[in-house]
Amino acid sequence: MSDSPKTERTFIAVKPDGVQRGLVGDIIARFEKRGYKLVALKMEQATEEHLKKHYADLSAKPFFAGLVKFMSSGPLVAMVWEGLDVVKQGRAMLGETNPLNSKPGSIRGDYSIDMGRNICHGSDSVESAKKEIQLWFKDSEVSNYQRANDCWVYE
Ligand code: IDP
Ligand code: MG
Repeated sequence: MSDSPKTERTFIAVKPDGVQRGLVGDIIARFEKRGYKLVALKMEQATEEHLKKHYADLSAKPFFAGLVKFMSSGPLVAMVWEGLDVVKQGRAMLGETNPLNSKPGSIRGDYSIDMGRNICHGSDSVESAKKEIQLWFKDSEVSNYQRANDCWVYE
């Protein structure tokens, strides 16, 4: 993979509540329609141990134990999306952490009410995206491919 800005990558997950509520297709479609490129995807029921690593920065928070338990309570869909500014745009497409502050039109703003059931995860910086992609995917699970319509997405 080159270091071109168009190959920035982010880790996006449909959390167990999003899977249960049948929102996987919608969330994938939003990223596809925006023009981003899907380079990795799998369904997985993650262990508490794995999620403690994923959310290590939040380990001192009072909601940490509940968060890890909820996130391991059912299968989630883990993805890597690629494209220009995908980390920042991905966060904008998700909405705010608290659905109350999420604008209609965003994923959380359209489909969620409660902070602890806010449907989706997205990396908050290019650095954390790199760490999260490494944590969730082996190199061999991430595809490098040319997309035929790139010239219709990028100038
Ligand atoms: P983010 O998912 O928008 O990046 P983080 O602060 O990284 O938000 O928190 C991770 C997840 O932990 C949130 O998506 C949310 O589900 C949950 N969470 C964050 N703050 C709270 C809280 O104050 N109460 C309950 N759950 C929370
Ligand atoms: Mg976060």
